[in-house]
Amino acid sequence: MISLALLAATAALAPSNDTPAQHDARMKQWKEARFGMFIHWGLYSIPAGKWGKGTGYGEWLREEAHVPVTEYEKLQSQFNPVKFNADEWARMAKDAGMNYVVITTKHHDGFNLFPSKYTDWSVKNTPFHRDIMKELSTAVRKKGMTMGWYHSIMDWHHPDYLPRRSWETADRPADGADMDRYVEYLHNEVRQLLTDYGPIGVMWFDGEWESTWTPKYGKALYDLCRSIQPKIIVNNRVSPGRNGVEDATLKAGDYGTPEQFIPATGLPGQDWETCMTMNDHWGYNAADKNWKSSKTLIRNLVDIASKGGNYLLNIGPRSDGTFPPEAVSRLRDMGKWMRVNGDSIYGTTASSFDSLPWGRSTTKRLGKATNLYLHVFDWPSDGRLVVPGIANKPLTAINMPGFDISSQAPQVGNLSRKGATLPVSRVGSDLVIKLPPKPLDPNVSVIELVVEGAPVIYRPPVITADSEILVGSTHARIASPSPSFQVRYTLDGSAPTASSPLYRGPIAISRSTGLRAATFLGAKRVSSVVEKEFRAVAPAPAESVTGLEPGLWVETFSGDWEKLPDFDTLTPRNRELATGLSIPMNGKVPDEKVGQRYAGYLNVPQDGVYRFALSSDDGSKLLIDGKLIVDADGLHSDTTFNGEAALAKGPHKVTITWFNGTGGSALGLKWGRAGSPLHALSSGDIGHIP
Ligand code: FHN
Repeated sequence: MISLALLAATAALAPSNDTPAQHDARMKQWKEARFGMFIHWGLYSIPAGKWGKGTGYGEWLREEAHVPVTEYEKLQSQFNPVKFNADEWARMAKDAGMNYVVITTKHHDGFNLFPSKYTDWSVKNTPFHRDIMKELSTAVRKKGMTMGWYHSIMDWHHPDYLPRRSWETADRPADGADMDRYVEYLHNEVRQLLTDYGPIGVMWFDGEWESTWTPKYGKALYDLCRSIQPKIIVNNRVSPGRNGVEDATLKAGDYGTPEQFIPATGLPGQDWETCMTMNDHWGYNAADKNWKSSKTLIRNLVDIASKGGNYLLNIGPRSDGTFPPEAVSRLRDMGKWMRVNGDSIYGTTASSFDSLPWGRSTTKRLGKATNLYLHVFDWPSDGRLVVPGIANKPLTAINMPGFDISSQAPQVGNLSRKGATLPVSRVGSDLVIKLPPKPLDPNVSVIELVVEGAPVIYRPPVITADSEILVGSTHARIASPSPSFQVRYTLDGSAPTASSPLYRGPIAISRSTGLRAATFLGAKRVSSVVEKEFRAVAPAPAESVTGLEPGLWVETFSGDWEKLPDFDTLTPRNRELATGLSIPMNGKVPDEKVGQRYAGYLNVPQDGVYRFALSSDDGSKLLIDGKLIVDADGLHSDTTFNGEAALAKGPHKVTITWFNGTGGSALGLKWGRAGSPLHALSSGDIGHIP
């Protein structure tokens, strides 16, 4: 009999023990910096992407070209970047408007770009005997910027790191490898990097996704960094838990790291930084000519800042120590723009608007006023810049930093801030700015709109509900965007008017209904109309079974899957009773390459809509009465997926299927009536036919 135990999902590393105020103080300078340089440089820069017949490689060369370690090690004697000039690198970063630099001290190939005290696999044993990190950190600080280290957890060279690459187990057997001993080596190198090179602002870990790296290792590494340099900030890749590179949510460390993309609406409630290449490679690839334009890079920076994030833009230096000329020209263009418009990026917070049809915006409080920086991508042909749905009174006039409107010709360079005044008028709930006929900057024109007080934006209200399907009745709630505004609504599908009911509290809905709502200022509607459709449904009928006994039948299968198999086609290795979803099975440490199918009945206490939260590592599914309610299939870390069903009182057939590939495992199900707290599945909730 499997004991009832719901494994609390292996909590990924929580952020530090700082109080929110301490955390914010530690993040402040980095957040205000907004813009940094990423540098991927190492032995892989020597072949510059070319190996054998291939020309598309970068820093993953050894893995992608299956280069035997002895072959790859020959590159060490070729590393001699005679043109490396740290002051030149720092000058280009600073002149581009960047405020911090993060460089690969060690990438996945395990080669140390600093004179490691713990291995000969380092720059110390190359013809280039200088301490690159010492020179660069000194130059970076001399320019008033912050130094940061990228350091890979995954290591394709160290004999103790596991797992080996699948293609090299023959010539690099894992016999005797000891991951704990590797972690000690990793800690020693991080300690050296955080002890010997002065104040370091950022530890940028990477390569945390392999099954041998655990949240426990991650927490110890995070704590090590903070113990040596308490003010340092550490990215989320210090600990496992990301669901692939698209997952930038903050499950560990101090900030999220979306890679090669800009989150559509930012990552509200957490700090984050988008890292991105200028072409398609992190490490230098001579054949890669797919360079993003300077305009695209500037607009990316603006877009990211408008969502409250940082931009870490990558350079892949050449093996001689120089930056590719295409990168140099883009850095120069960005610097020109930043010299004039940097105030609209540095020290700003996210846009006060949900979206702007013509561009982006950033925000900066100025005492009792607020500076709204309007970044115009698409210059209005009618000369009217509409700032939508804002209640504030515009103060002073509109100031365009660095441009002398009288010249009508945009000037860049070392212009003083000769801002010009533009007419601004209120048109209903909008402010309209009269613009000159031509854009002021070919990349992004910036206009400063200074308004009285904190921004008050006529956002539409937000409708929430226990559920959008209803059995009997449900409740809808409507949140106003500001206490200064009222919300009016209708239930007949029409747009609310000044005579529509005022929202005063939850609305009971007992039939299929179209709820519409909008924000009002007095009698005037000042926002768009939002809507939510509610559908009355009949609950699925219960099964007419009797004599149920507590527990579920659970079959366990062996197999190596990337998604759930059809268990009907397989023979279980055993079948037993479980009083709940239970990992580890039989109290044992969960196997890997295993699957389970739980089957029985769910006891539904009363007619209603029920919500289900199924958590698993790896994939799982929940079916009720044979209908798929939650699909959590696939390879992933412990993640929760949700679903709902309208069920009549009584027993309903329930099936939960689950599998685990390798690494961590978890399985849990919470459920409850829509609008009530969910509770973990318990033995009283389930039954089986003996
Ligand atoms: O595998 C690395 C890759 O080489 C590069 O360093 C990027 C940069 O963030 N990080 C990993 C891929 O997500």
